[in-house]
Amino acid sequence: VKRGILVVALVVFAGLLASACGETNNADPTPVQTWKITPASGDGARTPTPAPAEETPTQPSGGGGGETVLQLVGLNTLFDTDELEAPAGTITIEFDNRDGGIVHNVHVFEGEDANGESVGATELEAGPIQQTLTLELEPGTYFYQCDAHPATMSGILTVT
Ligand SMILES: [Cu+2]
Repeated sequence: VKRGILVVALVVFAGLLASACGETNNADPTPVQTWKITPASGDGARTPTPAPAEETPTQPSGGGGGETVLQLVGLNTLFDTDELEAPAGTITIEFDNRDGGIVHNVHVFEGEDANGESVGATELEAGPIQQTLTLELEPGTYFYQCDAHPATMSGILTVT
């Protein structure tokens, strides 16, 4: 007889637990903690420790696309790519001239060829040398070339 009561009690208890969980889940997904702080009692009233602020991924600063760094290599009087792509905003081209004793640069123009307006260029310098060119570009098509070797060193930069 006693055993029967115990089983019933357990079943009821489990049922209560289940319904309690169900209610909690359905009612409010964010648990609310209440803290009782009694300032009168001097023996270490518990202060709620604030939850650590969640780490939010840091977005690149500056509105409108942030900053993009593009790598461009000059080797054997060729660029390693004739297609670059970046979102609009601040675009930095890191040009690595690996041709010892040969002058190269990067010169960027609006449009699809060097007839467009120049938007920026590095100095013509003999390699090996690393140069950076930082531009603020709107969406569009841009052309880049080495002014010393435009026939073999050129490409299209697409800004989206
Ligand atoms: Cu060149």
